[in-house]
Amino acid sequence: MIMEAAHTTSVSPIPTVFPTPTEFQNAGQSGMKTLWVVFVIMLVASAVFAGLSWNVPVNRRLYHVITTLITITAAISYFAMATGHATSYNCIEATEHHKHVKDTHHEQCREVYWARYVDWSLTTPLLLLDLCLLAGIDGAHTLMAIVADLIMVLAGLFAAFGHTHTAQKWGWYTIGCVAYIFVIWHVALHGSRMVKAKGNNATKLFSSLAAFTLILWTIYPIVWGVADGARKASVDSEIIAYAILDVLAKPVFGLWLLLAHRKIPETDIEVGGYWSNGLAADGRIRIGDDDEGA
Ligand code: RET
Repeated sequence: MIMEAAHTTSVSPIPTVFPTPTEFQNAGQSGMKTLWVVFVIMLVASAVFAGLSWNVPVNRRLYHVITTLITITAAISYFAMATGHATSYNCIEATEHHKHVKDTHHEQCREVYWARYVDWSLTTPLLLLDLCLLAGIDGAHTLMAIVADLIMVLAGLFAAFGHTHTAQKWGWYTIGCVAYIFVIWHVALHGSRMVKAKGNNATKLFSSLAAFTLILWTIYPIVWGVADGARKASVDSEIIAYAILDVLAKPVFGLWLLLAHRKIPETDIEVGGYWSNGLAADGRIRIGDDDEGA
């Protein structure tokens, strides 16, 4: 008996604080399925837009070319994400607050789909270009809008890989939001003044497309703030939210633009020279282009 008691007292006290294992925030089944579905939607949209340009002479295909490039780029980006390729972990120290004991910390690693930012840095300037051409915005404002847009997307990428919650993450996010305000100013505000010169129908189309774009684009930083920023939404919810926004911002926007602008001749853009004839065009005649372009 004495021996037993001596044995029990020699057991070292059980530690009160256990080291918390790393928490991983990954995509699940529904997220992966959504990525494949959007890949197919983008592919079909690209085929439809390319098909719509079939009967349009090359010198009037600018909107078609831009819009098709947008969905092709998105399809490639969704393929990369669906195959689990274009993602990296961003690990930060997360803090849990407790009522009666001290705060505890643990490592939290979240999947960041960096392909989105590659996609956005190519496609959002093209979407803006569509709107700038529609409104007839000058080159200077168009360039400023595109550069501000690139700063917005890159700031979002740097924020997504920020290690501290405050300075890096939210600092870059703020820079991105300021850049976004410049985009709105150059495209929506300046554009709505410029488009008036093209008449009522063009103004109506631009106003509706610009309002649609403004509402959709403003939801992106909100989703980012809740998902990548505060990490309050799961990776699956993030994928589904961006998927809905992307389908509206690219295929739906593109279809609306291509079908509506056909009925409004004031929105037509004719580009001759190198764009439609190439550099060595002498003696090469595209049957039909001249008649249709006249
Ligand atoms: C970020 C974070 C930094 C601040 C802001 C953002 C805005 C992103 C936007 C993205 C739009 C994407 C579109 C994709 C189309 O498929 C980068 C999330 C303001 C507006 C239209």
